[in-house]
Amino acid sequence: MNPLSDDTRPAEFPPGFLWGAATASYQVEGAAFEDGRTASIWDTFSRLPGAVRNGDTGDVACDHYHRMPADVALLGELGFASYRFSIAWPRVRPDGGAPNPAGLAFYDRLVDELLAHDVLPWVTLYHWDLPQTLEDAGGWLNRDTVERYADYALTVHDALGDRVRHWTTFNEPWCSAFLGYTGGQHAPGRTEGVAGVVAAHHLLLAHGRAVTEIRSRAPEHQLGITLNLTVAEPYDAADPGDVAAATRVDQLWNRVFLDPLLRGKYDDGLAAHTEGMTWRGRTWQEFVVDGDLELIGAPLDFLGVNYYHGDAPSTRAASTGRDLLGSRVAHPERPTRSPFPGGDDLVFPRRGLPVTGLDWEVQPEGLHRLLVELDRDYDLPPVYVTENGAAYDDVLGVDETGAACVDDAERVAFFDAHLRAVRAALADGVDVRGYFAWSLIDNFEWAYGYEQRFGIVYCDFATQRRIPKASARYLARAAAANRLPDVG
Ligand code: PNW
Repeated sequence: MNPLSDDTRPAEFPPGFLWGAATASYQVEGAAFEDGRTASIWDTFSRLPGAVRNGDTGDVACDHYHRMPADVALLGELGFASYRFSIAWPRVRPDGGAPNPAGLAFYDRLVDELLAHDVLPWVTLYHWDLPQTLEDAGGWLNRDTVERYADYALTVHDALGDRVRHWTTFNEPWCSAFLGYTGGQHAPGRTEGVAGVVAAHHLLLAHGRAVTEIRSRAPEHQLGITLNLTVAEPYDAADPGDVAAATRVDQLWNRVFLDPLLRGKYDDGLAAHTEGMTWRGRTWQEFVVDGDLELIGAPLDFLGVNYYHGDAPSTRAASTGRDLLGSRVAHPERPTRSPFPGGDDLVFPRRGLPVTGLDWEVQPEGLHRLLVELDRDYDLPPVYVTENGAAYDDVLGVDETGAACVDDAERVAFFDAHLRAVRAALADGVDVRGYFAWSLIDNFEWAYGYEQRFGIVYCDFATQRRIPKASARYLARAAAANRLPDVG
């Protein structure tokens, strides 16, 4: 039986289940060079020919930096209990150097505004905007960046820790490490093979350093990390090559982070799948120093899980023609590589499932399975779904009263199906504590620029007008009732 259509389960979510919406600094703030902010790797990368669709940048984005009070008021009106946002490192410590009071003041105001609207601030310390100066010194391949990050994290904690209790060290370090240093699809756009694992180790170490420092200062605070995880199902379960491909993807996507974080060690399978690979003459293991894994394995108060799509790896290119990111990275001017070290043979054939605007397969049952398998395989802290959402081609319309509206029925159906998956995982005993929609508002969708809209609120980028979509109303009803609303 498909557990998602099993309507005998209660429609209610557990008492206290946290409903929220999420954004990230570079994607929404704009004001890229105001009040002392310096360049991040995304300011640089977005200016490289062919790196981002249409040459878009985050220079203006949703102009949230200037429109923050109205945006927070909208969150409050929609009735979300929490807002997940990230801090721009180059605003707070420009060039990775001394603290910048003007940059910190923005987040100080944001937190006060949220609390005034009864919205819980959920802070992500790093959502990909590394100061360019630190990248120039080696970025996440330079162990010294770990110390710079720990200093930065404490600067933010000192400034906001009297009002913020929930801290996420990193958002999706997989993207930073493997899209950034192996595949080249994301900033800094490097294609250096197993360097992705070296970057992953340093990101994990920075996480461990920050958790340990913040924990010693504020033992009552909730500390965690957000990973983008996948359920890698072999394209053809009867094909040994596809089964092996799925195992490899699981190692180089999920377990490279899960095992050190939750078991305090790297799995032998990771070594097996990176055997013989070196970066600048060294294996990734040579970057792991005694004591690192103790820091990385420090206890977590929560694990954030971002889930978007199902994936069915294969190595039979003839059946497919697509890489992991589908059509999204086909920039002729900027050749990219597989984000999986040694993975240029890996393909992700589509299985005939519906797809979103990014050509990502819609597979809500994958979220249920992912949560259940995590719970089965690891000693799991409480879980929050920190991102889930979909890009669709939204059409701006006019309702009966003449007001602008967006009837994003496909996105409503997407949220509804994935919330049913969360409910199924809860019924199976997984301790899921909350759900954040990605995203509060249409924004700068990384390599896709402004072409792809993930918002539950429409952003008219020409006028900066905000128009809540039907999906925002749907989620507002869910949040208000703490249960699945009727659709349609
Ligand atoms: C996440 N992939 O990015 C990020 O956390 C958000 O900032 C982003 O807007 C959202 O998902 C939608 O893309 C991802 O290649 C980027 O699998 C790429 C991948 C996954 C997540």
